[in-house]
Amino acid sequence: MRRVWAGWWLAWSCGWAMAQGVAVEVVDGQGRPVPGAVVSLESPAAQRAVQPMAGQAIVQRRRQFVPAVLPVTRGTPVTFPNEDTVRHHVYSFSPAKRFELKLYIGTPAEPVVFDRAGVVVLGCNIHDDMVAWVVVLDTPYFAESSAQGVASVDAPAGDYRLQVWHAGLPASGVPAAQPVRLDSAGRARVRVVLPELVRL
Ligand SMILES: [Cu+2]
Repeated sequence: MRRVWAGWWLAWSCGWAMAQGVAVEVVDGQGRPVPGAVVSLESPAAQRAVQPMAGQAIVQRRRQFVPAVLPVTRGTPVTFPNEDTVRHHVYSFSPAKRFELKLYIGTPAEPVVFDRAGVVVLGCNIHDDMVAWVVVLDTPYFAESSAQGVASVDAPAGDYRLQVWHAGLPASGVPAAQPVRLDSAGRARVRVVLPELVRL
């Protein structure tokens, strides 16, 4: 994590756009855009603003989890509908949420509530190549990076810890972090380099 930190650099531009928050450009060690990174702004105030999200689901379709990465706020219930005709057996051994949904077809009656912040790795007992990540966040201020590697996070002015997680980072589950200050003048712009990213 320390080495990841050392690879980061910041470019600030106040008043860069109208909206308040931060635009984060995530790139790998070669400067290529990194899609699918979860960028979040953490603070005590952000923690207090957390509300569970509604309507969250990870579908099993053609023996894959869709989406493979689902960022949610702490306390969010997630359903796991199986659209395949084969049965799946969804489980996680991650400390933030251990659970299993034994062999099933259709949608289990009860959603799984992700009540602790952290990265929850999901697998299927039947299909070893099925993998997904529920990224449980202690903040309502987050976004996923686009195909261009850009995540735009809106948040009130204040001091935050900017956290970036990606499934391809080593020891996934330990997000890289750095301090960031948002003022009310506009949107800050930050470039984050992840030199240790492994392309999945
Ligand atoms: Cu399966």
